[in-house]
Amino acid sequence: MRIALPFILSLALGACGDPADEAASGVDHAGRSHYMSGNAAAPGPVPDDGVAPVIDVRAAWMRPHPQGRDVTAAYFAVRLSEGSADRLLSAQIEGASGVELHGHTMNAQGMMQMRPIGPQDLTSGGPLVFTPGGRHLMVHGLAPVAEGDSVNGTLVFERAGDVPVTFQVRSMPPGMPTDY
Ligand SMILES: [Cu+2]
Repeated sequence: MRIALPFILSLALGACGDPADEAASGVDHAGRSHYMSGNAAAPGPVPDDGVAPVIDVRAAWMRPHPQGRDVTAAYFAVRLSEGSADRLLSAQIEGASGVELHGHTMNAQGMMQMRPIGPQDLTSGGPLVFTPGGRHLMVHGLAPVAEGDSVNGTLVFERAGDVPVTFQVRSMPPGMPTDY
């Protein structure tokens, strides 16, 4: 342990950078090695209501990369247009080396930290929203993108399977659809 612990700490400090928006809001980013509990208690399967879920994706966008960084954040809102329940398991983005579902939690010192979260339930009761200051996709290793670009990806759902999504690269949020 005398050897391993400092090594792990140095990885934690360097593994996962903050995109500018999260840094600006005073969020301290927890590195990937802090991942402990997100998936610890695996939920049961999503109930099958006999209706194949259809996922409606809106307002998918991605921040341009902060200068000199290879990590950025992406956001979207999804809603069930058919069916009553599904679960977002993971996401992929073309060209990225990794994509993590992140959320914010309060640490023991009362600071908000970003860290990986587990699968996210989606019900007919309302949309599942990934938005600045809340849940987001942490996108690693993507070649830098700039305002006006678009990037293709996939949202992976437990029941609906792979759902294609196109993220528009923009600095400002597009605003939530009014019919959500
Ligand atoms: Cu994050």
